[in-house]
Amino acid sequence: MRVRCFVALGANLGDPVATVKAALDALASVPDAKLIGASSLYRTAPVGLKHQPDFINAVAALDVDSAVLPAPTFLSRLFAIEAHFGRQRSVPNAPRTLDLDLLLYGDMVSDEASCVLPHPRMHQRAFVLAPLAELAPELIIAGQGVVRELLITCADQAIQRIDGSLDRFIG
Ligand code: PH2
Ligand code: MG
Ligand code: MG
Repeated sequence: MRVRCFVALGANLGDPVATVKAALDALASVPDAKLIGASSLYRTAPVGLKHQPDFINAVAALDVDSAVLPAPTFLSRLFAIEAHFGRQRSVPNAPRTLDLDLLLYGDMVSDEASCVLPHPRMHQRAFVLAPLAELAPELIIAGQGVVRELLITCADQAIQRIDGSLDRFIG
């Protein structure tokens, strides 16, 4: 069965714009998954640990074959792409060349420590909700609400759209 998934991309080391664009290409090449769309890129102030460079963030929508890529397997594909782009896992929230977070795997709800779904902090973060709202404004985040409405509650978070998405919309 095909399941609509959303993946958040974030980078704040090296050349983050180039990395996020290349990571979108890498997502488009994941076997048994089809890239459906990609948001614009956003420059965003760091949330959490403050004294680090601004991030580049985006969100991608993919349809995944759930028989071949159940959520934990799909997540391991995302970790492999992070590793390919030189991701080091040192302390939590440290600057990173590439972070790929699985936001939603269809309407799956999971408390499994290795794969919590929906992503537990996505509904509080403008750097996730603004790009996600480009792709799916009316989407409901289980237990939290509608993306478009949740984004309004994050109006105090500094984000700036830097790059249009239409050339990368696949269909
Ligand atoms: N990721 C974090 C913590 N803080 N802040 C911004 N602006 N963008 C991120 O992607 C981000 C963050 C943990 O993954
Ligand atoms: Mg993250
Ligand atoms: Mg992550």
